[in-house]
Amino acid sequence: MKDSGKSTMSPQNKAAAGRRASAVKAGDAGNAKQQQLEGFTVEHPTTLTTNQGLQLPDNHNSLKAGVRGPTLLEDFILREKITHFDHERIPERAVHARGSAAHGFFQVYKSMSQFTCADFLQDPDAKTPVFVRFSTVAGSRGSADTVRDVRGFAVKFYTREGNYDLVGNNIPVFFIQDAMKFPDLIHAVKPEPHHEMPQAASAHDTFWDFASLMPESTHMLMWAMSDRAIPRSLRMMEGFGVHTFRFVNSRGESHFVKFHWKPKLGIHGLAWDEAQKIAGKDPDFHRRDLWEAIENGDFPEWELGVQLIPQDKEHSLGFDLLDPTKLIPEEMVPVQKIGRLVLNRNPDNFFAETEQVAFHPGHLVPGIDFTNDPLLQGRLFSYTDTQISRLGGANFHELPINKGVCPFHNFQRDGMHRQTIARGQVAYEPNTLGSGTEFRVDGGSHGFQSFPEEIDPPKVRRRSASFDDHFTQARLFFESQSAAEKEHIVAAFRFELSKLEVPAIRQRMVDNLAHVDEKLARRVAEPLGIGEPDAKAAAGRAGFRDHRIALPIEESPALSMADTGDGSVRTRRIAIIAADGVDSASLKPIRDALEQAGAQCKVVGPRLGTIASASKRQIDVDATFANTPSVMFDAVLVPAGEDCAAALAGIGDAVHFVLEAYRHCKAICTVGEGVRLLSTLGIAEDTPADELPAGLVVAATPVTNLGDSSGATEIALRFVAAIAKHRHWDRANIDAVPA
Ligand code: HDD
Repeated sequence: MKDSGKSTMSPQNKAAAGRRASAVKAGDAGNAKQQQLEGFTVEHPTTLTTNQGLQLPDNHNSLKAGVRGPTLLEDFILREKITHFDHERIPERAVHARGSAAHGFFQVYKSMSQFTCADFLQDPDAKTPVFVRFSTVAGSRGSADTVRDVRGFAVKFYTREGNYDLVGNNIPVFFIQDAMKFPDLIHAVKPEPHHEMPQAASAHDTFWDFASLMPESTHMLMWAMSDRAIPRSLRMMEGFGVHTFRFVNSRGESHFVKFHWKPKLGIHGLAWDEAQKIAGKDPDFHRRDLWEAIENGDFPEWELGVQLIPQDKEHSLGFDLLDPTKLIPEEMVPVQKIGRLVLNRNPDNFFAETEQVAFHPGHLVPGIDFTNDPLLQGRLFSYTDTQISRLGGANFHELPINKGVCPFHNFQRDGMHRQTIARGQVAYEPNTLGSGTEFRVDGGSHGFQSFPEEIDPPKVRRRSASFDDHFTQARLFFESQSAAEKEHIVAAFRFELSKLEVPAIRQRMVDNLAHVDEKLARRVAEPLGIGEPDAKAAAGRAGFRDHRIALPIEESPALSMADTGDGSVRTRRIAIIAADGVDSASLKPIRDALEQAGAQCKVVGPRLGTIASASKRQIDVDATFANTPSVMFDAVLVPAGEDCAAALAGIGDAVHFVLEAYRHCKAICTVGEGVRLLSTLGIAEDTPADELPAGLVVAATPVTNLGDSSGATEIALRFVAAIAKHRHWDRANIDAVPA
């Protein structure tokens, strides 16, 4: 048939094609995984059929005995449609149910052959396809993104030697030391079993009951109460392999390795009040942010870092490498950046890809191996087991998203939903009837080699005494935070513990905290209606251990989120709040400069459509105060214009918008009369610059002068610098702001 020249692609298929094209533009044309997935992808033709291919006569009406009569059982078309619908759901993940994912690639900077023979870490010209899924831990699939929780950071590398999964979190330590306690931990944090409340929150009695009885959780609790647990964006958080793994080179030499993902955009958090409000205003906040960044071509990027410890230095750190409640301070063993991860393509189908992807810390490649960390050892069992129940059988590796890009072959056969059609008479080994199967019984020197660690101890059901120090690193973390970060940790503990109905649990927890820092514990306890923290009471409890070890450092600046990032404002969202009468001449050059710097400006007004500027120009409004509140933005610009300022000052939502942004410590810039929106804070056009709170830019210049680009550029530069700092957490007295 001759091509009519008209595209028959539906808009959604065009969008997907556009996404693939943009990944190609990003230098990812040869992505083997993408090419493989293409073979499974379907476009939607206009004709509807049954699953057997029978063209449908009508997709609106069932087959009835007369137009007003009962539906006939013989209506196989209706039955097929309803039956399929009835079985659309699969069990959500037992943990990490809520997640968002993207495709991309990993590229090593230089060969790591000195340390590992892993093929994907050898050639700086090779790009290894990846699929990365981020998640929260406690909430259900439909829970809000911005809850206080650990975030999962799971990376599947589709390497030429098989799939390698690095299944980590955005926090480098864990709550427990032994997998035996995992079901207890999760049962404690999940909604309480009698009434299934609260959803996606640790602020309830069972979690803190458990945590307060498990002092080994203290270090991770410090992280979970910090702003790490309420990230601004999935693109702005670190990732960690958590456990100590092992690199092995081609000579069989081993190094212990800790994995880090360092985000190019820095590590940034939300304000707690903001996070809670976003959970209602846009529960998909992180998912949307990731999706939109990739659609816009702002591909998120991380660097892979490793800390390497030679095999014979295993016991040199003072704490046990096998203990997953410990990190290795970067000041003791520096992080070497060895490659980059770029996410450049959104999935085509959430269920087929993000939901069906199956990670497993036991998906290894030659050159990477485990250690005896007892938490990791337990994980090695759990992940395959859970996929069998979640994905309905043992063949989940055949699902397109889970399929390796290298050939695989063995004699595992059959099972639910088997797709591969294996030819031939033989499904066993050794054999002589099959063709080409190597007969091998010697354990072989090929393929994956487990590191031949020598082990000959008695069986014991006990924990090593080298795991007994639960407080030194919790203290190190706290001491390494900025003043504002410390305040946030105190506030988070207070919030969580205040939600408990049983005061004895609050008391037990602050008694434990006294072993981290007396002052911290006292401050947490203050508003909780309980007694003074009592370190001795904690120490007297059964199972409590506090065997401190000396660390060579007292602070580790790398543990703080303060001042991280590349100083750019790329992808930051700026609200320009405006009404009729706005001064467009002074607004335009500032807006242009912000957009030039990579920020995304949206005009928020009292109604959709357009507003008229003072000079009668029409300005498009992107959002309203009602549908897009200040918590959706990183910064606010209030332009000049007498009538505009008067109108905004009379709209409660507009005043609240600015005050709330102020309270959440965001950068705010007012131009000319726009400063009136800050009048309740005592800030006016003539407030001297050195008396302005941090992060505020008040352009008092006569508005007419701003028309000249140098005045506007100067203001824009100051505003950009304020936005680049992310938040001005040390802004004084924000609790007094009525927002
Ligand atoms: Fe786990 C999922 C990370 C300990 C058992 N885990 C899961 C996911 C991440 C982690 C990121 C989601 C993967 C995805 O996106 O599909 N888990 C961790 C980290 C841990 C950890 C960093 C400690 C350092 N996990 C852990 C233990 C056990 C499990 C100790 C059990 C003994 N985890 C599971 C699981 C999940 C899971 C039940 C649920 C869904 C899945 O595996 O595929 O098997």
